[in-house]
Amino acid sequence: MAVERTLVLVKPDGVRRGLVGEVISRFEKKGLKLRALRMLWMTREQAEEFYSVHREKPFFRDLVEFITSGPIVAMVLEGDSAISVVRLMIGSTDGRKAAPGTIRGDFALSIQDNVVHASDSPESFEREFRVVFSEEDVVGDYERC
Ligand code: 3AN
Repeated sequence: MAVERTLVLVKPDGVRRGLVGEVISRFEKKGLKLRALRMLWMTREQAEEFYSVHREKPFFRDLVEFITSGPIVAMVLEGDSAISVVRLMIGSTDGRKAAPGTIRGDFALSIQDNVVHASDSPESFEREFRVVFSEEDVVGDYERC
């Protein structure tokens, strides 16, 4: 058992479609703890850093355009094996192939407009976290309040 943190974005399509509450609700019901939450509109610079691992991919420019096309909601979730658990819950990248019951499987029909992003490794989490949050945005242990 390893308690991990992961970063989730509700992307512009998810915010436009009013899916923020649905997405957060699924993670809360699973037992993951919200540690930070923020609505923002990414700048091009933030988006290029956030997706820097995809810089050489043919879809990089479209990805940056898309993620900066409207406001997003970012959150830090914490729990046992949070990175892999959240990846399972969001489903495959392509909404047409994502399993029913996953967020993308239930709400997406596209590879780009796929409602959510989630970190795929501790290294990705560290980079993504620094783009969106600072340490003081993270609320610590509140379970016993
Ligand atoms: P995931 O979000 O499932 O980790 P990645 O990391 O492979 O997927 O890709 C990051 C984002 O880039 C995806 N969420 C999707 O929006 C976009 N993307 C991935 N592959 C493609 C593609 N072939 N065409 C267009 N956009 C893509």
